[in-house]
Amino acid sequence: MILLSSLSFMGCGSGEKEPLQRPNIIFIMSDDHAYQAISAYDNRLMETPNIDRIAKMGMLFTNASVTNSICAPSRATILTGKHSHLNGKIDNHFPFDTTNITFPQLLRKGGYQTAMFGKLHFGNNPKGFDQFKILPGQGAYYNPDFITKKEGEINVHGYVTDIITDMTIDWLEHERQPDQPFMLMYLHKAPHRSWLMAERHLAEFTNRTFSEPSTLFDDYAGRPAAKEAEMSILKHMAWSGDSKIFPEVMDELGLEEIGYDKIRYHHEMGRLDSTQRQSFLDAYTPVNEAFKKAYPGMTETELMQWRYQRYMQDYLGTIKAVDENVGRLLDYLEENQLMENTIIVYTSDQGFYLGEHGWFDKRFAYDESFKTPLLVAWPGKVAPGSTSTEMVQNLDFAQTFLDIAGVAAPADMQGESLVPLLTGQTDAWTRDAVYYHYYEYPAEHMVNRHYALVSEDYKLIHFYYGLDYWELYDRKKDPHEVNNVYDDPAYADIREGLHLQLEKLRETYGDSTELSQQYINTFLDDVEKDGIFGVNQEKLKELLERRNKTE
Ligand code: SGN
Ligand code: CA
Repeated sequence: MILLSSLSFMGCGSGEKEPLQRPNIIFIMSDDHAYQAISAYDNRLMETPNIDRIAKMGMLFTNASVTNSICAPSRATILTGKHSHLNGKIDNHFPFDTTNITFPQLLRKGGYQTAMFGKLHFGNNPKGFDQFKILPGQGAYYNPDFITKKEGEINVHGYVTDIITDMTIDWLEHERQPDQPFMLMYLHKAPHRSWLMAERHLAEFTNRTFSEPSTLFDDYAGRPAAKEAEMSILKHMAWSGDSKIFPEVMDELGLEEIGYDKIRYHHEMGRLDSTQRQSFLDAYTPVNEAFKKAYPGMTETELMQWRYQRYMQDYLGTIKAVDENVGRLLDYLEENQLMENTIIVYTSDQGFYLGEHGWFDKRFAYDESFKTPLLVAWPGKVAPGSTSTEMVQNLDFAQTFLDIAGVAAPADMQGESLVPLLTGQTDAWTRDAVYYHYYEYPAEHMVNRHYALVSEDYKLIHFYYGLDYWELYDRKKDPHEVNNVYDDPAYADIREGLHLQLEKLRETYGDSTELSQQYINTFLDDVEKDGIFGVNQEKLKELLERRNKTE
């Protein structure tokens, strides 16, 4: 084991005190939690007093982002400290390559006790953990199954956010070794689609009204990839599966199924026990009754507004339970003297659209899905109530945690330790741009493959597969990213400079057109062989034909 001594783990004050153990690490991640829905960032939608406690105790990062805005790839980047093109987990489709070295494996070798609870979504089990209880795939909100390290597959009655927290606190209470530092990954399924909130929040949240984002009625002018995407709240959100319009009400109103609509609804309802089902019906029957009356007279604008409210009620309702449970964990840490020597990170696997551009879901390099919440508390090391505007990424977690533990990071990890930023040594931080690459296309939501350079002032994006063209945004002048100025002569010099910077960045990280093409070929080979569900089949056929012609 190699110990680096960049950090001191001695108790503060006199040398007589016992040396402290190396810090514990608690990594809290929710799935699809938009920063717009954390009051430490923005309190227009809801209050999250417990998640905010982490920012009050420590640092709020206002420019944290992901390298590839989708679930499993983000998790792979976090664990490996490598961009998707190198760790191989480019999308949710292909499995994670378990020969990758991950930071939990290194921490465990370096003397840490390790545990993971909640959503991983890899299709295989995590390596490097003394204990894990993970949801299979996406997992279920009610009465979920878990794959466990020690007890095989189990089913637990209750609400998933509460259960994952129970498991986490139970581990701290009964399995934690007091003479060893620990690294704990506490990973929520919420607020992932299809947004089933806990019974106790149904009455409150199904009756709330929320403010609309300014781009709810975006027309996507100058942005063909945005136009092609299938993630509109108005057109692509399922009636039953998402908006909780009962299947029989859909039939009565003549509403056509969107995607897996009724199947998904029946699947989820089928998991509820009779009490849970009654709570659900009590809350959503009035919603359905009101909709039945209003729908026939609604304009398209009114329908969009109604669907947006319905979406926000459920999405934010699931976050209410996350916030309460984060509070429960923080209270436990306080009551058990575990706060003093523990770094606590709260983040999401990516951001999410809460009606911006008329959307739900993620995937694009535009801010709401490219950026992700990041709040870090580390009492005694991070100044309480501080803020960092630096461009940090999920790529940086592995090296940060290894640095904190004094364990050497492999030379091929691609991030940077955040410890200097956390401890106020900002001069040591020189990054002025980050790299982004999204792959999953053709796929659900139909977001074209693209890579991008993002600097503080600009965003240069190349959509290269499906469609082939560039976008450029002036982040300061156009924070909502609705004006693609790539062809604007006023930006010609800036554009050329950014192209050079992007090429350099791709070289530094080892990404290339050849590698992208290989990933496309592997994907097409795979779907040609096995087919694929949930994808726009016409588009898929077109892409397969296009490839066969050029071969
Ligand atoms: C599911 C959802 C999608 C979502 C993907 C990926 N559809 O397929 O809306 O984009 O997961 O999400 S659903 O009808 O099954 O809910 S991710 O967070 O796992 O990447
Ligand atoms: Ca996700």
